[in-house]
Amino acid sequence: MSTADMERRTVDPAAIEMLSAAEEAQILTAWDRYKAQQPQCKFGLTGICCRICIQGPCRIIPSRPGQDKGICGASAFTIVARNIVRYIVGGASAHSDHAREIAYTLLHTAEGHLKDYKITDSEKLKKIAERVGIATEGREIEEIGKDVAIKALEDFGKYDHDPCTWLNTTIDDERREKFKHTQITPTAIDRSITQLMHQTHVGTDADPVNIIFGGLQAALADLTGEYIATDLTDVLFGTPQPVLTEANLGVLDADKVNIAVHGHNPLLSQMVVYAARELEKEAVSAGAKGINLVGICCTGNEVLMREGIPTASNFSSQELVIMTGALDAMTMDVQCIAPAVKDMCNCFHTALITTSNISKVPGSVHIEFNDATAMESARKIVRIAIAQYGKRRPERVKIPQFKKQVVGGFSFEALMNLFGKINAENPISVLTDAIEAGEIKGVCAFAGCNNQKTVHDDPTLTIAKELAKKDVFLVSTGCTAGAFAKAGLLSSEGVEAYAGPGLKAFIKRLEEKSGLNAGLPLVYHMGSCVDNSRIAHLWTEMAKNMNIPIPQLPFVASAPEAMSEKAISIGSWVITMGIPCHVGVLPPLEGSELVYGVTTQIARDVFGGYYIFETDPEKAAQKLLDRLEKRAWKLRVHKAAAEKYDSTPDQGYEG
Ligand code: BF8
Ligand code: SF4
Repeated sequence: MSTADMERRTVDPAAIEMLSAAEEAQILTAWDRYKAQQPQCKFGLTGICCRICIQGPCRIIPSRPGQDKGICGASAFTIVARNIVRYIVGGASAHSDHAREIAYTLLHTAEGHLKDYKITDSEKLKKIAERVGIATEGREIEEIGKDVAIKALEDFGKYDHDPCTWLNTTIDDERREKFKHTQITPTAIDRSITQLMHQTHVGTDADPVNIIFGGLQAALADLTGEYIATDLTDVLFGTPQPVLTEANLGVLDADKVNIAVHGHNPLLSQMVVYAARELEKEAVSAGAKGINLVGICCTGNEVLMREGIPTASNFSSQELVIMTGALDAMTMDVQCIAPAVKDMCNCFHTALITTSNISKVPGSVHIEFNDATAMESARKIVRIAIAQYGKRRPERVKIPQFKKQVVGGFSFEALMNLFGKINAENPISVLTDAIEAGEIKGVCAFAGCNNQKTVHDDPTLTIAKELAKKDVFLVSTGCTAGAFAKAGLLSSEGVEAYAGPGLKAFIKRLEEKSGLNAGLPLVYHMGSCVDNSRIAHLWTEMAKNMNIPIPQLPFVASAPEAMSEKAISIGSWVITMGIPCHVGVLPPLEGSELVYGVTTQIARDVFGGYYIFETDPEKAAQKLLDRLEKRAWKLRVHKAAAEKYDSTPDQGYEG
């Protein structure tokens, strides 16, 4: 395959090098399997294949009498709506189950049962306690921690009909009313998930709009879980602050024992960080120069944000980390770990270690991970890697020499610290004033995955560069942060290359005061996918400070390479919160004009947020920019009118 053909697969230079090597060695990767799957089934692609009962599959052909409905009589709109909201259920269950584990670990820690975990950020814990209505005055930190953990666990399955605490205490009054009025406020996360599975069971709900509203409730349950995960992880391991690190395959070190942490749950990866530090000497005794830990996907983001652990790859290029021949062990917990990594491990000396009883891969080593024996398991994992190092075949080691500097660690609190260097009284106003003054056009949040339906990393980078040129402030999570990290957009190199004059002036002003020993980045890495809650926190505080509802705020979101069910649940709460959300891959909605219209238009009328489906990155950038400019323009018009007539700005219009 020529280099030009390779560039149609990925724009990551390290991935291009590894894919050429894969081709030479005749090793198949996700790119080859995607090609082999073509053409994909049109019924599935457009959402009109129903497999909800075993009379099916029923496939809809609108023009053919009898086949224009499923056997039970379900119309295309019912089938498309049911299929799409079942993605939301998948996403909400993954995020919230992750959150539940963190909450249990906080509970066990606060009760004094765990020797390996502690409450690290007691300030944040107290703030959360006050927010959710738990007394802090004169109480031991462990007592507060226990009450907060129980309160969080109640959000999963409480029996009353009050809103979930983690949602209700983090949204603004306007959204609270909107969710109440549209009857989509979750009262318990598990309940919303179960109810939606029930609602979409054969012969239950046939009304597509009602099904979608059920889906939005589950999406808000997803947000609730994400908020719990972020909050309580910060309490256990610390709230991220700016850190300096690196990204791409060049972070692997041929002279060291290389271990990759892959998956999502930091309860494990954080312990592996500690164990790797502790056992450095054992690696040296085994002939290595030390231990080199790298991250993949979101657990990689978690340890990057808190510990400065470098990122090796994002979702699509995960197999290629093993293909370097330099990875001694890959440890995985849950979500987004391609089963293909095991096949790749079989071609090399790499040990694949599974750790969760709900996430196993045949043929791998399983070390059951639980919070009571966490460090013991983490040490076992590191020792397996050290043993594997001895089996490494140096002649097969091929590490592409590509890596970029990364400045990450921008939690909401870290961003406020940064803005606080300019205005300590009201940090958020530094951002909102720059928007009101027209210096920056607004904010775009990038989130989500890689998807073989796009050129790996390309749409994410193209859209971000376009928006940066037009002075849009950029934040990012998940695998988009991985793409930015590998391309140098999480460093000052990105500012020099792509920031428009307004954005550059804004960043430089912050940089002068930042006190960091590195320049500020173009894109602000806010964490893993559960940390999209940090982004919701950001827009909520911005709207409060500007005294406007969120649907009027010049804030947009983009998931240029969305892939997972989690991405669909995130996108769905983003639009529900009043934010336009671009998705660069068409989800299976085209089989029903009605459902498509609800997500792209009706949602706008009801919530102010809506989906923008656009597969062309240049056009997508333009559409996002149009939305920001329109919102900023309306804001100025209404503000000017209010000033002229000495009234308050109109609260009623949608941006
Ligand atoms: O939770 S961005 S591919 S790794 S789903 Fe998965 Fe998508 Fe990556 Fe993180 Ni998020
Ligand atoms: Fe077919 Fe209805 Fe069963 Fe779906 S639920 S598979 S449309 S019979």
